[in-house]
Amino acid sequence: MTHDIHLIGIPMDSGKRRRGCLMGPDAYRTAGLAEALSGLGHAVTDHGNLAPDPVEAAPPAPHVHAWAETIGWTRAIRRAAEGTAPAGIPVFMGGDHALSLGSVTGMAAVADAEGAPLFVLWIDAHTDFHTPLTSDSGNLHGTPMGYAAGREGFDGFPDLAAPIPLERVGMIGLRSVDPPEREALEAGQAWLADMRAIDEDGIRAPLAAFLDRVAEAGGRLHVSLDVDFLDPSVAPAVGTTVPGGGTVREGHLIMEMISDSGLLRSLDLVELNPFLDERGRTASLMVDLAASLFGRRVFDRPTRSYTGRTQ
Ligand code: Z70
Ligand code: MN
Ligand code: MN
Ligand code: MN
Repeated sequence: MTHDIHLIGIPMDSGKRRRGCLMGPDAYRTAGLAEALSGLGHAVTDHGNLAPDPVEAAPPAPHVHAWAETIGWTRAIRRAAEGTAPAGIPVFMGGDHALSLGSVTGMAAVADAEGAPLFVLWIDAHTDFHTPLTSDSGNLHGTPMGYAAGREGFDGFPDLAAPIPLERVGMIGLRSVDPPEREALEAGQAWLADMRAIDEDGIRAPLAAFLDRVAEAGGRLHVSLDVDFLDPSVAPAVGTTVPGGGTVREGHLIMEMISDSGLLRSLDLVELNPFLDERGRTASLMVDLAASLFGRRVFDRPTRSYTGRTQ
């Protein structure tokens, strides 16, 4: 199946203090993202880079970093999501993970209008489930799932068209979760696969169960891929390295299963910091993972594939 894919560059660096993610969109372009996807038969449009709306607002607490700028980005990204999604699959090229404040809530509004529930698969070492008030760091890249799920403390951000209940959230790769995030998540019914679950059960069976949940609900899937899901030994271009991460093979298997499921609605590629990369290897790996998500296979006739039901 071929898609109309819309690349949206988001040179956003306001979600944390360490700089460099603003170079991400050009690193994906340099690594050949558009060419890789069009080579698979898709129609690819690169919409260039967004800029944040000008916003003046005071942060809810003094340690919260770049509050007004992040609101400005969120508005612009949400508009871009709602503007491009009717024509195909938006790919949000970050930029840090705060861009999901706009992409996830924008896609939730789109799905709501389309009459299909939006599910989110968060592929990350972190849950990013803080509110601005529970975050010790004050870094808003740690909050997008909290905002999208309708947690409090985001006054000044756009109102949510459709908050995403935790039953529609899956998270995989988790290995760095702060106590307030854990407490709030344990109160809900999110599907959670931490690194221990992956070590014990692998990727296939747990992820198949989540994808079944999406399919049975008639849902569509937003995928948010944080570079730090991957182990820093294979993906060094990231500010917050957490050891013990996913392998290249696990990353590809996740992408291939989602691709086989036919459920993909939209994609975030986030937290790539090209300033920290080694000869572009992390950017190239992210492009390869995106290619697997959009149908690249070793063999055309699959040796094994996700069939749409847990076995
Ligand atoms: C921590 C915080 C985070 C991404 C780091 C880390 C959050 N929980 N998110 N890298 N993508 O500061 O809130
Ligand atoms: Mn399509
Ligand atoms: Mn993240
Ligand atoms: Mn992370």
